[in-house]
Amino acid sequence: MAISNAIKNFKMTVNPDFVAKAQALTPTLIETEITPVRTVAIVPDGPDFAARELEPNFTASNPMGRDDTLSLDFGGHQVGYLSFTLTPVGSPADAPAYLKLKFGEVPYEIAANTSDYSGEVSRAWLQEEVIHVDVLPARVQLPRRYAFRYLQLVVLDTSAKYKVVISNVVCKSVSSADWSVVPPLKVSDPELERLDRVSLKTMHDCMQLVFEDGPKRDRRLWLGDLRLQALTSSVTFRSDSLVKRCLYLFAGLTQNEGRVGACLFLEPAPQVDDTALFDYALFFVSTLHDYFEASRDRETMADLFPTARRQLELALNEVDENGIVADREGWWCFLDWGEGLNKQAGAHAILIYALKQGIKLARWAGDEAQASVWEETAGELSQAALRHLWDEGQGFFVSGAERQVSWASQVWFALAGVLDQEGNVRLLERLMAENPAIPMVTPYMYHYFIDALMENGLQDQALEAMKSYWGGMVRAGADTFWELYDPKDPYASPYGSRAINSFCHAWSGTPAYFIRKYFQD
Ligand code: RAM
Repeated sequence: MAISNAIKNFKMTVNPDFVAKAQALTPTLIETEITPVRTVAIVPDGPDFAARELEPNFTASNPMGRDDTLSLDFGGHQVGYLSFTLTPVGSPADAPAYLKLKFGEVPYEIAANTSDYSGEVSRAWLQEEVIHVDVLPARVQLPRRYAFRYLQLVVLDTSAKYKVVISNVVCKSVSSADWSVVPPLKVSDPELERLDRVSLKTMHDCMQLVFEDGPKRDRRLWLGDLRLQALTSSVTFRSDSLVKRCLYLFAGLTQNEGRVGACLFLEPAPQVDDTALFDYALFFVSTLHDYFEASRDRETMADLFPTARRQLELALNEVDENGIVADREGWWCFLDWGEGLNKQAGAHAILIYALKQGIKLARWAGDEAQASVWEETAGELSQAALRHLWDEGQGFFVSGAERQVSWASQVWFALAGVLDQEGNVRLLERLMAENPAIPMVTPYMYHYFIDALMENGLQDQALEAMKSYWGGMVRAGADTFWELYDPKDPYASPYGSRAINSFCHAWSGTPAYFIRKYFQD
């Protein structure tokens, strides 16, 4: 799976005013000290691994020497900084204490043999350290931030003359999300209550100095993820100012031609990445649309509308002589991580979807002339889609030269509203009945499926799909939702190794959005 797409001759343009506005909105991190709740053994559990409680528990931990292992469960997912005390027992410490630490969001990461890691994403994301502690006793503080529930400490060596006792293990957990602002949930269905709780924890742990995609990996602001985080935040942690900060960062740090990047970094100084994704750039329009709808913040709209307009212009440049977004090689549009997924139809539908939001933005910004030009364009793009992408015989939208039928293409066309509501309903029902070969594999894409069902009045199906998909992760033991989940292949990874997957990934926290928006008692 291709995961890099550096644009040619990349050059960043900085708008210092926008960056200053973003920086003025830097949130404060709330710190909480968390200690482990039990000592565990990580054991095989069917095709997976599980944490089994051990006796005696941690408070009774023994002196440890060469190859002794201590595995701790912090009782829930944490994002933070680890410290512990190391006390020598026996003769004076005549050699350094030599330790290996492994952090796991799920037990599998502790069990995985990472020495033969050959995934596509950098192995530097695997959360493990080997450290020497020269002077004992010591309070050891690891400088890196980790995302984990389980911690395994292995004493690689002390010496024949002394052992160490590990005590007072603490995680200073950090997040900019404030639990106290979350409105109480009004549902009587315990399953929905559980989905909401896991969504909130996922959101909470990803809310740092920006909306991070995942606190383990990639720990950065991605536009597609931001769009879903902003929606969920609006009905949970209500962090409008964090959404605003992220929008200003994207608009203040653009790529060539004024394109917003797919993701950006904060350190050492704010910097847009050189990855461009067709759909993610358009989600700048969607995120601004949602933000303004919720906040009515005219100043931000006046600042950021030109950036939104530019994304639509750039995307419209990609339309070919048939009036369809041209298909391309490589990783040019995200949509989903499905193997072999052709992106053309989905990209075209997202362009129509974003254009419709752009029309509303133009009206809100008082630019009626722009709104009517885009209305005409949206009509033309829809007609072209019906002419070239709609396959009447199959009753599906097709994508690319091979005329591929995927879930993602149908979902995005249902959201783009190219057919009338009846047509959308028939399309979605056919999709569920016929189950075409190219499935959805991320909670991110599932979000848009649920959204399409809700937008077209298929509430029961939406509820059932949500309970079955996200409920599947809960039944598999998730206490935060995962980056990827394919019910047919729950241990899959698009990166060539499950150990590198992120198991607390914000784009999967949207059940809270649907539940709070549509399903409260
Ligand atoms: C991965 C991450 C991120 C996503 C991108 C496209 O690196 O999962 O969340 O937005 O892919």
